Amino acid sequence: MAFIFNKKQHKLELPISSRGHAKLSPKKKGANSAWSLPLKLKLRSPVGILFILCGFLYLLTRVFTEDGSGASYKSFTLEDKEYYDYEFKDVDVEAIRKYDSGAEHYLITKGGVEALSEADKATYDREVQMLLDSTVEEYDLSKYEGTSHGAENKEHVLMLIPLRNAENVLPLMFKNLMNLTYPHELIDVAFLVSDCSEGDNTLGALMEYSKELQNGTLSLLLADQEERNDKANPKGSQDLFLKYMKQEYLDKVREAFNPPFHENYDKPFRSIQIFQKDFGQIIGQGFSDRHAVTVQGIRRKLMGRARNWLTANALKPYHSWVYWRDADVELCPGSVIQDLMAMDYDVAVPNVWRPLPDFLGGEQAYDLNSWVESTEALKLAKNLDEDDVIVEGYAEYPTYRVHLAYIRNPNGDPTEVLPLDGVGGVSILAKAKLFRNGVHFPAFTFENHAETEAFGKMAKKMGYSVGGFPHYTLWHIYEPSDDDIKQIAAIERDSGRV
Ligand SMILES: Nc1nc2c(ncn2[C@@H]2O[C@H](COP(=O)(O)OP(=O)(O)OP(=O)(O)O)[C@@H](O)[C@H]2O)c(=O)[nH]1
Ligand SMILES: [Mg+2]
Repeated sequence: MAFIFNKKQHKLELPISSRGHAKLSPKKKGANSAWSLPLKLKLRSPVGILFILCGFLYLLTRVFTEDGSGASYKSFTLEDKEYYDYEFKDVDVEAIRKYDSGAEHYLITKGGVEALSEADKATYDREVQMLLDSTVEEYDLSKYEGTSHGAENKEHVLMLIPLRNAENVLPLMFKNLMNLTYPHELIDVAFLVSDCSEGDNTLGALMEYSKELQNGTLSLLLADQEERNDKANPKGSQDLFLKYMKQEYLDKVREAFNPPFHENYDKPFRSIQIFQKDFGQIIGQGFSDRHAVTVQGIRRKLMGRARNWLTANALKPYHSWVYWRDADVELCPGSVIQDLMAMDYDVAVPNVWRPLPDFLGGEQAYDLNSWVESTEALKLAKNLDEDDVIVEGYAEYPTYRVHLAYIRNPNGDPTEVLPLDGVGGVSILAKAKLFRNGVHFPAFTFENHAETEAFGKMAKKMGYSVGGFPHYTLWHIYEPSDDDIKQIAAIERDSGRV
């Protein structure tokens, strides 16, 4: 056996040309000498000359007709590091570089037959694969369609959380994240922080908590923080309203956020990404500001833009599911992702209620955006402007729809499913293929709806199943309104407590 180096083109030659240019290194692509050989060959015959002439004329017309500017493509240089700095798997830059520098390698056996030893063949195959991996990522998307048993099938979930002026709910949100029992190593989390007020520290706090979470130390930090807060604010001064909440609810909260936790509570997530981008939201984030009927359409469309932007930037081919979650959820079963997957729908939402002080009824249906379409609402839509957005729960829009929220029975079967048309955004589990196929959160009026409700309608219109669990409940935080605070103060005064 002998190793020789040869310049002749050969079937055993590795698929990297050595003629002074590197396919792998774009910095050399501009100085391509591969033209020289075909030119010499072709110029020997009139057909060759004609061929070259036609090519030249074609190039000229392209340059002068494409955008009228006549500007030609400008090449630029990427440093090696930048070029390889993406998610290409298994690339050993040094191994690839040896082909860049021009070596060709042939192996001849004793009998003059070209062959590779087992070891050489393995190296050859691995390096060829590496070359492909440096420019091509291959996914069989049929493997990422999402099944009802995602955890057992090791399906990756992209968890998306929009945030605005949300610093004070972050500890609660992170505790709910850690409470999730879907394998953390299969969850990529992506936050979008937008349009926060001046002085708000959502982004800074989010970074700090995320680092601690990925370090496995967040639960310690939060416990410490709570202890310090309790000392600084003795009970009763800040959270007066808690005295008026149902004891049963408060017990559930205590149970959810105190040990024993599930065994992987502190386990880091597969990844956490934080995006910051403003969308020009000017409507206040206070309870009364964001609920005025006149602002709903504008607010919802901007949220639609924000959600679409986040999906486009965070979704990877290997994700089978996308789970949207609001930060201001207080109580949520840790198994929510598996439970929603088990519904076996393309889009699945739970019911969302909120607790209230006793004097206001103790609890209330909260998210009215999950509903079944009605003939009355369709008639109403016909009389509206094309651009009008119907919002639920306002006297201005009597839709008479069946709302998921209102058919809840606290003792009902939590696995019972109601097919829906519109969905609310507090907690949406959707198969990732919907987004790949173009379903999104309309930032314009779609069938007189916008954002999540229009998302539900669009998904259904594109042939996907949309469903909700009427008896499976997530609890939104209670934020006392100005009126509630006044009422609490009056009760306290009357009872002589203050
Ligand atoms: N990125 C981004 N996040 C937002 C914006 N507005 C609200 N959020 C976040 O989106 C989630 C839902 O916000 P909410 O203000 O509760 O809005 P909502 O759920 O539509 O309204 P409610 O039903 O009143 O709770 C929370 O996690 C907010 O922090 C925004 O303009 N941009
Ligand atoms: Mg909310």
